[in-house]
Amino acid sequence: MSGEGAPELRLDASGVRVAVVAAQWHQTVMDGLVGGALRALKEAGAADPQVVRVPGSFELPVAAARLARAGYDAVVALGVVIRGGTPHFDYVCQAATEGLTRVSVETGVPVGFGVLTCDNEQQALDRAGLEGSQEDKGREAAQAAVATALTLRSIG
Ligand code: DLZ
Repeated sequence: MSGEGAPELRLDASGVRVAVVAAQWHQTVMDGLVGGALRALKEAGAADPQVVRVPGSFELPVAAARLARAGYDAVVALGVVIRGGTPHFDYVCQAATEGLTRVSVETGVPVGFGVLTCDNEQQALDRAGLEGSQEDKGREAAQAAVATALTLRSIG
């Protein structure tokens, strides 16, 4: 599974303003990702993260950009794209990945990348942080965003 080697991050996110932007395709998986991210943020002590929804993963970058420019210290972007019989999969994955990378580099606000790109729904469920899942990618994305915000703060 892809999470082998992931760091165990212990974070103090008090005073870190965090926003979560989440797509809506594949609702069960998305419920898991959003739940995992919010649990991780609560554990770390991030006060009241704002959660906003967009229709699909293609729309994540524009909303993440708005949140980054609105004064949040970290943004967590969550979505799931499942390969179908159309080229849509490749276009949506590429747009989300490149778009979110650009948002973080151009705004200086870290964006946690919690977009699952899977061949089928079972692979997504395995990573969704639900009961029975083997991994919790929403949690990992939230921790990565906060950890990077803290690192940037320490750099000054
Ligand atoms: C069109 C589309 C397809 C085929 N599959 C997904 C998906 O698996 N996951 C996802 O988040 N969004 C999907 N979308 C929707 C696009 O992200 C986008 O919302 C539409 O193309 C409208 O801009």
